[in-house]
Amino acid sequence: MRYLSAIGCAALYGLLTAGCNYCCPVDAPAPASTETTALKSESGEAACCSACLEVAAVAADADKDWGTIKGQIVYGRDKLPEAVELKVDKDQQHCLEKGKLFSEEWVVNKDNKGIRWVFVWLAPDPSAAKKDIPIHPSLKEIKEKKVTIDQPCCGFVPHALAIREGQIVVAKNSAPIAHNFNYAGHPLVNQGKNQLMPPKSEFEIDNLRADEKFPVSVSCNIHGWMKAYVRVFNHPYFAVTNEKGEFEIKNAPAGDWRLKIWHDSGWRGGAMGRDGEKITIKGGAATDLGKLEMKP
Ligand SMILES: [Cu+2]
Repeated sequence: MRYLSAIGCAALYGLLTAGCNYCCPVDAPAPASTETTALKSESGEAACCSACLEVAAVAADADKDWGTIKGQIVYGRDKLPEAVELKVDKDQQHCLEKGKLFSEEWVVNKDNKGIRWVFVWLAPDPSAAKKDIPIHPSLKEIKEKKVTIDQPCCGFVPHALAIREGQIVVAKNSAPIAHNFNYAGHPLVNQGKNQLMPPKSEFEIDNLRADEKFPVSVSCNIHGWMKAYVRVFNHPYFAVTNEKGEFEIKNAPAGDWRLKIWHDSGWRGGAMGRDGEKITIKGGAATDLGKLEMKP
């Protein structure tokens, strides 16, 4: 008996869903029939192993309902854009103390053309009867209640923030100078407000609602170059690309969906992109969409 012990078996009955792999690894191949017979011959443990294998089978089946979708957003023109230096005409001493400031609209990786700060998310087909996306059991609960946007050096950090409805955005000013946090989405969904933020202050925004169409834009009236975007979703299947332009969305429902891609400059593919593009997520696997171009 390689996997089962009497103790593990007893524990198994109490922990069928959580603890099965202690004695019968879910990833282990199903034993050959001869081995099963051998297992059964050890009295007291046969039922346990049988239950264990059943749970493993159910888990394997369940895995087929979920998959990973990933890819890379890349700059779609040959010549990479030059970094655009921002005109810092106020509070220069503080704003420039760590060096020049640059626009974050097009942050393109020189080595692989990956674009940073691109929102990528799943959506149902516009013609689908059901508008809700099934949510994996492990993602039903929002684990990270609060997420922060700071203004440490005359720029918002992060520049692009994706959250789930129910999460609280902590607007923070860790700087020694005053800023504004002026945020607004669609007036009927996320009306927003303009909050003056003294040095070393913060406040919480707990009423942002999901809006597929419109981002919440964030600016500072004191420093006109400061810009950020927040997008709010009613599901957990979203990502913001990293410095290589990569994104990965895990535990997504297998099947046919739309993938929506939006950036400071607008939708991938222009206005037509607002409905997203058709994708198929394979169950129990990672679907790599490869390189997806965006052009200014
Ligand atoms: Cu400011």
